[in-house]
Amino acid sequence: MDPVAGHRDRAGDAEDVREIIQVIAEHNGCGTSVDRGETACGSRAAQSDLPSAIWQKVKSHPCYSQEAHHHYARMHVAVAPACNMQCNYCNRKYDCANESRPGVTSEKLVPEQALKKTLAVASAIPQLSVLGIAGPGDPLANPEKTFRTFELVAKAAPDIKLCLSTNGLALPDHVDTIARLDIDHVTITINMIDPEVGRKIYPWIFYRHKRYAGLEAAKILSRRQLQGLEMLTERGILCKVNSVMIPGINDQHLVDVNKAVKSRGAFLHNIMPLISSPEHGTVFGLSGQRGPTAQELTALQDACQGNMNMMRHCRQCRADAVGLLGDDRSAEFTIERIMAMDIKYNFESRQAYRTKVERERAAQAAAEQEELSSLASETSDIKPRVAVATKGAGLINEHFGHAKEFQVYELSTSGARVLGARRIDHYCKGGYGEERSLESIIRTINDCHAVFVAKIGGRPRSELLKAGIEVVDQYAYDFMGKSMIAWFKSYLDKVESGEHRHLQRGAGDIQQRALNSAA
Ligand code: CLF
Ligand code: SF4
Repeated sequence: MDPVAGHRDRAGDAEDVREIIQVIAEHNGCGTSVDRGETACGSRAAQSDLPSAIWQKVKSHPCYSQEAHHHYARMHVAVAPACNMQCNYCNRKYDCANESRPGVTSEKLVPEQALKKTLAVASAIPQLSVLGIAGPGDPLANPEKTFRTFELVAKAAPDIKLCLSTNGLALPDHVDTIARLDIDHVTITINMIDPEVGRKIYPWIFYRHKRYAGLEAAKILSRRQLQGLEMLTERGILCKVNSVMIPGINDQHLVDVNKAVKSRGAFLHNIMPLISSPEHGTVFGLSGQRGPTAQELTALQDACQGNMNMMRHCRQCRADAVGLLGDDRSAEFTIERIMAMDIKYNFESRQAYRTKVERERAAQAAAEQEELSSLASETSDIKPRVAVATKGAGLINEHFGHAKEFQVYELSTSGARVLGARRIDHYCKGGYGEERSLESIIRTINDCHAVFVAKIGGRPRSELLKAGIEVVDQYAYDFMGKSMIAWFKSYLDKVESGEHRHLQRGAGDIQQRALNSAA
C-alpha cells in the first residue's frame, strides 16, 4: 500500500468500508474481535486490530487512532464563521465549543488563505496528515467556504486527508457533496436523542429559513443528526460522534446516545467534558452548571466502552489548531507570518517521511507485541497506572521539567490501555524548578504508580518518590509501548516475590485533576 494514499484511494474500497461499517454496527464498534483485552480503534488502534480497509483510513488520522496521534498531526482552518443554532455551552464571540476549548478565538480565513496556510504547514510539519474544518461556527452553515477550501486543498495537496466536524443540523443536505469531495472523516456532535433532554441544551435552531425553539427545535435537530449519520455510513464515510457530557442534564442519557449511534454505524464515540466557567459568558457558565469530574467522565466512557470504541485522547483543540494533538503550534502560523513564508510543498519528501514513520511504527508494534507475549501465562488482575512524558513519535523522549502534559495508561496482562492525556503547568521555568508547579503536577498524577521520563532533576525525583510515585528513566528515548510492558513485568515480579505491595492509588485527588485539566 502506498504510504501516502489517503482519501484519494477511497473509490476502490468504499464498498468494503460500507460492509465493515455494517459489521461495526452489529458488533463491538470496531469490526474486530479482540482477544487480549481492549485494543480497539479509538484506544489503541493497531494494524492487527482492524480490517485492512478501515486501517488504511485511520492509520494516519491522529483523532481516529490513538496510536496514530503519536506520529501524525492535524490542522484546522477557521473558514466557517456562521452558525445555524445555539448551544447553551457556547458564546458566539468564541469558536464553536463542539470541537474547541471554550473561550478561544481563531483568526478567520477565506478559502484561498486557508489553502496557503495548509501548504505552509505541510511544508514545515511533515507529520501533517489531516486538514479539518471545525469552525469557528458550523462548517455546514458555511457550505460554500467549507467546500471551496476542501476542493482547493484536495487539488494542491492530495496526500492530506479531509475531515469535517458539524452540529449535524444541515448535514443531510450536504452528504452527496461530502462523498463527492472524498471527505473521508466526519464528526457529528450529538448530545441527545431525547428532545426533552435536547431542549435543556439548545434554546433555538435556524432551519429552512425559520427559527424553532424548545422541544420542536430539539426534535428537528435530533432527526437531522441521526439521518445524517445514517446517510454517511451508508456511503462508507467514517463517522465519529462527539458528545459533551453535562452532569444532571445528559450524563446518564449519553449511554442511550452511545447505543443509538453505534447501531447507525458510527466508528468512534468521543465523550468530552463540559468546560464551563462564568467568564466564558455562556448560559451554562453563567448559571453555574458544572462540568464532570475526571472520575465521572472515565466512568461514563467505561460504561460505553462495551458498546463501541471510545476516544480518550481528545484535546478539545482550537478551530485553528496546528500540529500534534499535544503540541499546538498555531502561534507559528498566523496569516501575517504565512504571507511572509517561502512555501515549498513537496509531495515526494512528504511521502518519504511517511514511509520512514510507518517503518518505525511497525518496529514499535512488533517490539510491544514481543514484550506482551512474554506475559501470556500471567493471570494477575493488578492494573497499575503510569504517566508518560513524550514529545511524540511513540517514544519516551520528554524531560520531566519540560512536559506540558502526561499520557496516562493503565497496565495489565492485556497490555497498555490509554486513559487520556493530562495537561500540566510545566515544572522548569527559565532553568529553575517551580515549586508550586511541582505540587500541582504530583497532584495531577497521584493515582499513578510510576512516571516515565527521558530525564529528571534531583528535586522532583525525590518529591515524586516521597509521594509514592516511582520515577522510571531507564527507558529514556525507547519505545513507549514496549517499555511500559517491560516495567509492568518487573513490577508484577516484585509484587509476587513480596518485595513490593501493590496499592490502589490516589482516587481522592481526581476531582482536583479535573480542575487542573480544565484550566
Ligand atoms: Fe480536527 Fe476533529 Fe477532524 Fe480531529 S480534532 S475536525 S476529528 S482533525 Fe481531534 Fe481536536 Fe478532539 Fe476534535 S483532538 S477536538 S477530536
Ligand atoms: Fe456554538 Fe458550535 Fe453550538 Fe454553533 S454548533 S452554537 S458555534 S457550539
